[in-house]
Amino acid sequence: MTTHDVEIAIIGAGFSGLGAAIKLSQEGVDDYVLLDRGQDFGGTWRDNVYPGAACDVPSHLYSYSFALNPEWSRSYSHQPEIHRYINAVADEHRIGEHALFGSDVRRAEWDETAGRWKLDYERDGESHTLTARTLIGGVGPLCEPNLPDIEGFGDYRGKIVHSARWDTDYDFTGKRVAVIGTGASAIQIVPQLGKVVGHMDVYQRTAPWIIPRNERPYLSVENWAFKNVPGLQAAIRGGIYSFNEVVAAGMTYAPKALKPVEALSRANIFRGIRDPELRKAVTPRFAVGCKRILKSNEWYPTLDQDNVELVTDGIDRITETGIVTADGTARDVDVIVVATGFHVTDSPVFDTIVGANGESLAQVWEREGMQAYKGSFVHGFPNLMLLIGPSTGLGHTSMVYMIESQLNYLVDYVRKTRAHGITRVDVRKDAQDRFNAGIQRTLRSSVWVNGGCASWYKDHNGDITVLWPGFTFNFRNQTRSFDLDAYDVRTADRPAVVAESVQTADEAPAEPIGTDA
Ligand code: N01
Repeated sequence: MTTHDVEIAIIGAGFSGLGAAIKLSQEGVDDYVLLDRGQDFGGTWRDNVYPGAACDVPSHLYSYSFALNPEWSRSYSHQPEIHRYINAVADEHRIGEHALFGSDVRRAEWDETAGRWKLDYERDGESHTLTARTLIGGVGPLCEPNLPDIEGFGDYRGKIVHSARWDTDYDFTGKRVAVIGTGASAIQIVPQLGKVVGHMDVYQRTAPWIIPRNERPYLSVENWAFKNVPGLQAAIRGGIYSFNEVVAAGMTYAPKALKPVEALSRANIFRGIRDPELRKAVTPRFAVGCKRILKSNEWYPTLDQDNVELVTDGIDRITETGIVTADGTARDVDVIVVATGFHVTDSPVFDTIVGANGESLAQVWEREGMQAYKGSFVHGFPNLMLLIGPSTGLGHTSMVYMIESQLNYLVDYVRKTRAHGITRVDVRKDAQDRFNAGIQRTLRSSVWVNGGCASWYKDHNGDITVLWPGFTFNFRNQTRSFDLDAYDVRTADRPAVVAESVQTADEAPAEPIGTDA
């Protein structure tokens, strides 16, 4: 067992944790470590290796703004290329020197006396301890697979594979396969499996809206231009970003304006499926945008294949050999693929982070709902910054944009705490409450609240606590500077300091709380 102390500990080496590490290095902070239970950078893009895994945000936008990649091979990138990109960026910034891979953080607890976070983690089968002044949580919302709560699940004797824990050695050729789920992961897996399996049953609980996917390989002349024409890539990126913001406006303020998207989806169904009954079965019964809008050209034609059956009767139970639906039909299979998503609002990670009053994030959020100030700081959890925390999720554009907004906030946190000798910050409860009331007000008119669907954007109270409503540039504006006046702060020599007294004279006044409200 080892113990060591650092200024900052980052958990997670995906887009957000790596981005934090790069920004810290650029700020001259060298005393930090990055812990990840995997063996390299990439997070969700390292773990999701199922067949067909790809991003549904165009390549030019789905990258760091400070590390544009003119060599993307396709208009939408696939998992291996994104994984390679993330590792190349890490190498370029020499972040590997700070990484402790294979480290599974079991518990992180704030020690009030020491004014530090104490982390217990396992590495190479041994227990270790680490203390840090600041803890950055970059584990991401899509890291803990959600297994379906179906009777008999544990009884099944065949193979079970979750989309995010794919067994790349398993040969699906000629097998009888069941796929549970029709979300973003399933619609990518099913067309790939459909090419090789003997027979596949696809269990659909809720039909999603799916628009065509405008994916194509880039010509070498285009890659040349991305590299050599100044500003071209940034301009394309800006164009994609702006278009997506229009969609965000529709989702938040005027769901009826999304009718053209619905028409596009209906045309996609019509084009992909010949059988009228099947067309009806795959047509969603909620407003477009209420759940993530998916993109695929292959999903509907695959469902129309002879070796594929769409099963819409609810699953009653799983037996030793297969799945039984509510109408009593039993379908035996060799393998069950569970593409059933992630623990987002109930992640087990929340149990392991314990704040100043001895309560875990899970306990606080169970009582108060999943909330943070600017998606980043939670009252009662001093010096903890969450990346992609509550109310930062998106269904329409690149999460990397939100991450980079939070990285601006992190950089200014580092600058201000250093400049003023601040050792402890805790967001004030009233500031956090006002911020979240603003979010909930903005959400009232949104498709996520009014669209008539159940989604993983909602927490156990039925509140949308995952998503950022409205324009993402509002979030960018609100995270531009670390607004000390929203925090209780302490310095090393003075246990409690009024925030205003450490506010710099040239600092802009605190930005309005909430989103656009
Ligand atoms: O998970 P999901 P996902 N019985 O939660 C069904 C990102 N992502 O892994 O809709 C039967 O969306 C569930 O049914 P229902 C992206 O942000 C991005 O697919 O709840 N079915 C649903 O169909 C995405 O949103 C990309 O009725 C059950 C499915 O399982 C997020 O990851 C690619 C069930 C779960 O869908 C998660 O996507 C992949 C049960 N007991 C993922 N439980 C791209 O960029 C659940 N389901 C392309």
